[in-house]
Amino acid sequence: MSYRVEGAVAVISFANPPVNGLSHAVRAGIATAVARAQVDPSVRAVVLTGAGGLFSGGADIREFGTPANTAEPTLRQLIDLVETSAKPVVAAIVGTCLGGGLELAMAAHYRVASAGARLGLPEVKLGLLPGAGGTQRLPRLVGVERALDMIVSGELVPATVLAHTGLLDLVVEGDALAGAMDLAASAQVRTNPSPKARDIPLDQPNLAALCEAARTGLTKRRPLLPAPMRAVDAIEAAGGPFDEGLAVERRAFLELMETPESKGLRHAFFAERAAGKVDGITPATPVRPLDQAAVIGAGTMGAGIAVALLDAGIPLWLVEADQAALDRGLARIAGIYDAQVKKAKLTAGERDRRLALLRPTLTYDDIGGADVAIEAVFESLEVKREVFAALDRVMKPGAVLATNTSTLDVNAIAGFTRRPSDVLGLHFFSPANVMRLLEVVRGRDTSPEVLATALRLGKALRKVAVVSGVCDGFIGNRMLDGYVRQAWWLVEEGATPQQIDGAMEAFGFAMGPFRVGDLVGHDVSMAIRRHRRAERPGYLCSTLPDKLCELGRLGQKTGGGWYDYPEGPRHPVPSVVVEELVRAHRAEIGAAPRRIQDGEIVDRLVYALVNEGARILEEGIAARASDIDVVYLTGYGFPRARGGPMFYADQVGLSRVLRRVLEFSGNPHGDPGFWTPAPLLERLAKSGAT
Ligand code: 3H9
Repeated sequence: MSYRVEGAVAVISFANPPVNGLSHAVRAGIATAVARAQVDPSVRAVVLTGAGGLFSGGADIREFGTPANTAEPTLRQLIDLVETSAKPVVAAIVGTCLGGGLELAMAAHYRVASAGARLGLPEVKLGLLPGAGGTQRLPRLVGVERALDMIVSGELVPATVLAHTGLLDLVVEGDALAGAMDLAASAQVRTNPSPKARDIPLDQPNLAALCEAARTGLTKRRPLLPAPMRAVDAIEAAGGPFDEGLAVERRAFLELMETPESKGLRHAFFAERAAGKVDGITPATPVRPLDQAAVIGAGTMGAGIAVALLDAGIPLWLVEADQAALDRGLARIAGIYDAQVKKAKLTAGERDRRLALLRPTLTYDDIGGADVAIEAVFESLEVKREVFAALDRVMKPGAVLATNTSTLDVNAIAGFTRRPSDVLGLHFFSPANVMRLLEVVRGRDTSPEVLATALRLGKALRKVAVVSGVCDGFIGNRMLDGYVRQAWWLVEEGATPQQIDGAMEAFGFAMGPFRVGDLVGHDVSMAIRRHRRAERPGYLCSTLPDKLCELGRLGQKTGGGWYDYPEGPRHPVPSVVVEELVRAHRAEIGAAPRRIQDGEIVDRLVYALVNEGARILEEGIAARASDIDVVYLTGYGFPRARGGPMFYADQVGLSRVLRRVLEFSGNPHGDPGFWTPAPLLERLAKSGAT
């Protein structure tokens, strides 16, 4: 915290790295400094700003649930102090100004932002609503429509977009602090010292209709979460007396804080950040350059990975075995960009700039200068051997060699080179340019430097990187195996694909397992099943999905799979062919269908994830339970508000989870060994731990 006086202006600058969260110490510091300015006779006005290149990321969420969170001065008390300051306060906004930070700035009498600043009230993303007057002051400053939009979406808005609203008095190209100092010293501030946001009348005759329309929009969302609805209620309350509106907001904030949804979303926020902290990697670990890349293989995955790299501005070589395959890959990449241009997500100029970074080639001899090579060829160890032997031959010393395999042994692949410490897995998820998850597979010999470089690449691609050890399927697909096997057995036992999808979607999954299967196609998973049956004696799995493939129903790409799609990919329709297939299959295996409750479906699928997740944790494949959550939240559509499978299990209570697992182990259908509880789950459940 610093306090200095320049001319007749006191400059209060607060600091709490990394994001100037408004912790108790920061709140107390600002309050003391504002009080000091009141009694300082040399001071006529105050400028309030954040240090370190940003105003504030909001309330310090690390304090939530601790005594510091409610220690005085609370944020609301501080805001009151600033708003009622007898000397005008000007907020100087640089960088990000979020949540409680923006609420504090709105209590100032004037606001000056740099053109690059971004402002927002992202509390709904944590399952909350702005709890320090944001729902009352923002509509008064920017109008009800924009306030609804900003608060319900939680998105950040550039200062330049807000320049002509009451939120910002001035947007400056250069230094916001200098602009704020000038304004604080100006005649405008002297003659109109303290306009307060709370005194601005909310002049919106359509308030009720706008709020109703917002609610109607929200009811269409899946999952339907409480925070955005409560935010709309609070904004509607801004139509009444200010203090009554504040009370509505306060009540909602306190109630939302205790909801499972907010707990799940807050867990997800911290889990994503924790995933970046990896054993053996420190800020001092050297990171290799990432100026040029090579992608080997231009199929669906290779093309998606290439687009992800091009989007990050990384020039790359794209290697294919023959001209026809290369042309198809280039057409795929162009197709992805053309679709974005068509949807106005990208300008034609930007598309062309990105495509200009692409260098197609048929020979490995061209790519030796790349800093990282990512292999995305056919999933066969023999094919990988050829690729990695070639990479070993041509790549410069120090290049990172990555495989996008989803099932093969990364250690074996590293063994195809004379530099296994430079090799690791980079497991992208389809579509690779869209999905946020990147599993970074650390091989036995992968060096810390190479791992740190991969994490840096993940950041550059704006992905969430999670480190996994080597095992069949790594974290995500290893857990998925039990999840889908349970889904198929449930059909054998009496459920329908649409009932199972419905139950999982009601739980909050973006899509149930059968719709997902139809989307990604069933041929790849059939090849994996064949491989597992051959490799693992005793691996049990329903033959129903194989029969589906035998009918040529490989998913949406063949016009149908578990569902028919007469009206396009978004409209799955139960299929009579599948209905008949299921009936015949049940008769063949002698399964008598029974009525299955949705609750059993959800428990079996989710606890299959949890039980395998516990094994993955115990084996050290994942470093922490929250890493497993991040994999499922960012790569598999697990509902974010439930925090991920491991957090969800903790919330349910591990002893209850264990009880259900043991109940399921009595089911004679399927694999008798499937529900053997993971030793870690048993231990934790018995000791009452999480
Ligand atoms: C609120 O304000 C409630 C009020 O309405 C009412 C109160 C009564 N506090 O994301 P990054 C940490 S609710 C504490 O990687 P970036 C984060 O954990 C709050 N810590 O950086 C990480 O720590 P570590 C409303 C925070 O540059 C580090 O900062 N505000 C907070 O990509 C770097 O984070 C929000 O919801 C915080 N508020 O993005 C804002 N925020 O290094 C949430 C971050 O130990 N935050 N950290 O892993 C964000 O959106 C982004 O972090 C931000 C920076 C855009 C600020």
